[in-house]
Amino acid sequence: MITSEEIQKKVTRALIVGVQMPSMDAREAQALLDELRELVENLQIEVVDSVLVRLRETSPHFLVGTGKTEQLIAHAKELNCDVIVIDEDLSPAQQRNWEAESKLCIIDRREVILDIFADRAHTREAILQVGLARMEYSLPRLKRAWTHLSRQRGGGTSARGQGETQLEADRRIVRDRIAKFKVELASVQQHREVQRRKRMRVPLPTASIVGYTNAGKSTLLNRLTGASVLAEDKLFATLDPTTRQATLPDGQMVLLTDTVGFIRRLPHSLVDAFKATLEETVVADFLIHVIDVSNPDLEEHSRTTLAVLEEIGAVGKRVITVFNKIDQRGDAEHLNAVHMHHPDAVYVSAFTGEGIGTLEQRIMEILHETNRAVELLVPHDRYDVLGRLHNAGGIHHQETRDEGVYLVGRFPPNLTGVIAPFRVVPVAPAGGDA
Ligand SMILES: Nc1nc2c(ncn2[C@@H]2O[C@H](COP(=O)(O)OP(=O)(O)OP(=O)(O)O)[C@@H](O)[C@H]2O)c(=O)[nH]1
Ligand SMILES: [Mg+2]
Repeated sequence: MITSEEIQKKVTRALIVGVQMPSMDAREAQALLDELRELVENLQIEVVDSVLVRLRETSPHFLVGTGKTEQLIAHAKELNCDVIVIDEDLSPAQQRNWEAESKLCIIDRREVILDIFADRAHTREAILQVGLARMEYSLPRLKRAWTHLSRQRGGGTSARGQGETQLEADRRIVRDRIAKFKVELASVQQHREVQRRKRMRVPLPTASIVGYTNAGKSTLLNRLTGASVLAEDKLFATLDPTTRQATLPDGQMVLLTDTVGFIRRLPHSLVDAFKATLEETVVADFLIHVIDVSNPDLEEHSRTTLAVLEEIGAVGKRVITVFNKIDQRGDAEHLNAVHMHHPDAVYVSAFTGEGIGTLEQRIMEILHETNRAVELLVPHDRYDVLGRLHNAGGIHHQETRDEGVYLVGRFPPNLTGVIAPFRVVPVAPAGGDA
C-alpha cells in the first residue's frame, strides 16, 4: 500500500521509457525520448536513465509485455528511481497495473505535459484551462494510488454522502469541480472576448505567431514590437496570448499575438481546454509560423504545428514560414537542405536581428495584398452584414441608395466570405466576353 505521506512526497528521480512502435524509425523514437527527457527535466525531476523499448505489438495489461515490464521496474528500483515515465499514452487501467506491480509512481507523457502547463499557468484563464484539462485526465484515474487530486486532498478522506463509496464520492467532487471551473472559465473568456472586440474596432490587421514550443515566438514578438514578453529557455514559457502592436518600416501597423507553443502528442484535453485562447489564431488575418532552424527535428516540429492548426480550424490562411535562430545554424549542408525544402521561407535570428528586415518586408507585402479596397452593395435588410462591417472598421465611403447601402472599404481577410456575395463587380470593358 502506498501511504498518503508517499503521495505527498514529490518524486525526484525518474527512469524514462520510450516506446518504438513498428511504424517508427529508430531516429524518430530516439528524438521523442530526448524530448521526453527535456520535458521531465522541466519539472525539476532528475532523469537517471532512459530506455528505448522496441514493441511489435502492444499488450493490454501493461502496454509492453509482462517480462519487459518486470525488467523495467527492477531497473528503476536498482537506480533508486521513484517514478517511471512512459512516453506512450497509458490507459487508466494500464497505469494502475503498473503502479500495483511496482509500488512506484507511473506517469505518461500527457501527464508530464499537463504538469508543466499547470506549473506555468499564472493568469486565471490559464489556471482554469489547465485545471480543467487535468481533472478530465484524472477523472477515470481516481483509483490510482498517485493522483494530483489525492495530493490536493492532502491524502485525507473527503465528505462522503450516504451509501457512497470513497471512489464515488471522489468522482462526484471532481465532477462538481469540473462544472464550477467551466462556469468560471466561461465568464473569464467572455471578458477576453470583449477585449478582443474592442481591439477589432481599431481596424488594424492581425497576425498570430505560432510554432513549436521554444522556437523563439516570444523573442520574435519582442524583436518586432519592442515588447518585453517573457522569453525563456524552458518549454511552454508562454501560456497566455499576448498582443502587441508593431509598426512596420513603411509606417503601417499590425497587431501581433504571441501564442502557446505546440508539442508532439499534445494531450487532447489541453487542445480542447485552450481552444478559446487559440481562438486568437483562428481569427488572425495571417500567421507567422516560427521554426527553430537549429533543431534537427524541425520538419517534425513543423508538421506538428500545422496539424494542431488544422485541428483548431485555423486553416486556409496566409502563412509566413520563419526559420529562427540562424545565428545557431550549424553546418551549411543542413541549412542548404532546409532552403531547398522551404524556398519561400524567411530566415531570421530574433536574437541578433539578422533577417528581421526581410520578414518585415514580407509582412508589408501580405498587408498590401490583403488590404485592397473593395466596393460593396449590401441590401437594406442585411443589418447583420452591415453591423459586422462597421465593427471591423475600414469603411472609407458609404452612401444609401435605393437598392441598398453602397460601401467602399478595406476589410480584413476573415470577412472575405461575408462580403463576397455583395461585391460590386466592375463592368467588363466593351467587347469583352465576360
Ligand atoms: N540563439 C538564439 N536563441 C534564440 C533565438 N530566439 C530565441 N532564442 C532562445 O530560445 C529560447 C526560447 O525562446 P522563446 O522566445 O521563449 O520561445 P517560445 O517559442 O516563445 O517558447 P514557448 O513560449 O515556451 O512556446 C530562449 O532561451 C531564447 O533566448 C535566436 O534567434 N537565436
Ligand atoms: Mg513564448
